[in-house]
Amino acid sequence: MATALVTGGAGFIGSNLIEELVKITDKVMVVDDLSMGLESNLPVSDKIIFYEKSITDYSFMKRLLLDERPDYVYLLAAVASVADSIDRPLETHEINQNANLFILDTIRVNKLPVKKILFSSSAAVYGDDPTLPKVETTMVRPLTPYAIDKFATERFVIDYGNLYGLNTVCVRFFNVYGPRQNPKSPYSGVLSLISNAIINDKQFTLFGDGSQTRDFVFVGDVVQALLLLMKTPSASHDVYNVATGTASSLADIIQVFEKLTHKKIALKLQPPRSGDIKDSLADISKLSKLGYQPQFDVEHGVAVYLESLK
Ligand code: UD2
Repeated sequence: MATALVTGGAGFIGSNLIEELVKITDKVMVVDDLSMGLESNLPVSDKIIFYEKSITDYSFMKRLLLDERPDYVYLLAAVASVADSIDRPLETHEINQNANLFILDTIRVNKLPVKKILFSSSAAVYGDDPTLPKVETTMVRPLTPYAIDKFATERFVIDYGNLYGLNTVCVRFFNVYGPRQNPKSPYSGVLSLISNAIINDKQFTLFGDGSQTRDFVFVGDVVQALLLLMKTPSASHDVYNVATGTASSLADIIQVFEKLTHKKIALKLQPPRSGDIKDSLADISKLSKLGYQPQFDVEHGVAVYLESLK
């Protein structure tokens, strides 16, 4: 069996990935500074070694890579919020781009025998271009520090593959939701905010009229995609949308929550949030050709998410 390094592993997506990785690897090294994640998100397993460190601690990262020589590297650590990136562009750049570049370069310079590196990017790279669905070849229009760093780092990751022979792959996550998405964070995705409101009988602030649409993907399907891309040899030096290929409006989602909880959500109506895109939808045919099949429609995914919050 193999070993894996997951940066950002104590976060929402990372911890869901690690739940599966402990079943198929000997050792999972987790680097997380707990700025967003929680150590308690990690499953209990003696295969996990947790380091409470930032990926910007270069001497630590270098020593870890050289000492541990992981087989698989998942680069999930990030300033994960667009709004946060607008408040802190330089720090975002240091974390979202420079620290990842340092990891790539440490692997290159020291000729480490890493079998594959996966970098997590975002649908944010498509920006406000209205063309739908988004295909990986759709023009990118990164409009925020978050999106600019995600796109530039994708290019570094892919070109480290092309130029230096590292085996690399990138993913563009759409609107991911599910267990351990932290509803307390103001930067959290809308589904966790709705969950929080409905469970605690609080108001939910709806920006706009609810007709905006998103491609909401359950975290279990995201994990399926990450594992598939890591083990598929042809998925190399390339980028893949990770989504469901189906859009839901917020009005639809609110109905799903109300049906599942037998409660009515108290809505506070606000004008559309500035900078929001109206609609988002992924074309997932590239990933589907590798065998990816999302298992959770929103009704199923929201039910599992609500169950996890009990
Ligand atoms: C998501 C990502 C963002 C970026 C972007 C790319 C999250 C949290 N954000 O932003 O990082 O990748 O996609 O396009 O995953 N809304 C409300 N009330 C609220 C919060 C949100 O009505 O309290 C609306 C919001 O105005 C928007 C929709 O819900 O129309 C989705 O908002 P979001 O923040 O969950 O995600 P999005 O797609 O704007």
